[in-house]
Amino acid sequence: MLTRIDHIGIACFDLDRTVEFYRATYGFEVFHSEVNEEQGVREAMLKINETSDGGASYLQLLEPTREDSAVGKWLAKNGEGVHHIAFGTADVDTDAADIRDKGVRVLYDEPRKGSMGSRITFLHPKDCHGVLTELVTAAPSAPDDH
Ligand code: MC0
Repeated sequence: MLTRIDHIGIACFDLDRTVEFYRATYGFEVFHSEVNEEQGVREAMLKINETSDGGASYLQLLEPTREDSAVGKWLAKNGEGVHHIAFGTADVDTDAADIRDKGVRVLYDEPRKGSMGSRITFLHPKDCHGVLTELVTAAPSAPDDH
């Protein structure tokens, strides 16, 4: 069952400058940052609020590490902006299978590594009214360091 908006992924050209915008404009601080080479992104997670399911909602700022990555290709075509939304679930395997059974393309056969040790998969935007949609199961205990 999908129980929260886990994050909104925002593609940017310059992660440091974008982080500074969110800090200076809204007061949001970086909760966690990492490079995910498989996904081709350098990312910063800004925690917005905790949620009633025991998780949290974040903004995820994404800078591509290579031009041929998903975010790199998307930025070249669209410029900066909202790249995807992510719903949180306690069981990404079951939810992905249920959604696949409804005829929506799930992009990975098995969930892959996401931010902060999470397990993630994606639904094809063409099957989701134009919205690239991610499903996330957080790691059992998410790190609280940077
Ligand atoms: C592409 N399209 C999108 C889109 N990306 N539509 C809405 N939102 C997006 N983000 C549309 C294009 O405009 C195009 O439509 C069609 O989909 C095919 O796109 P393409 O440019 O030809 O690219 P493809 O087909 O090679 O790849 C698109 C696909 C890819 C969604 C399959 O981006 C993908 O595998 N994404 C999942 C992985 C990902 O996004 N990783 C980055 C975040 P037209 O009408 O022009 O044909 S990593 C992340 O978020 C991790 C770290 C985490 O959360 O922990």
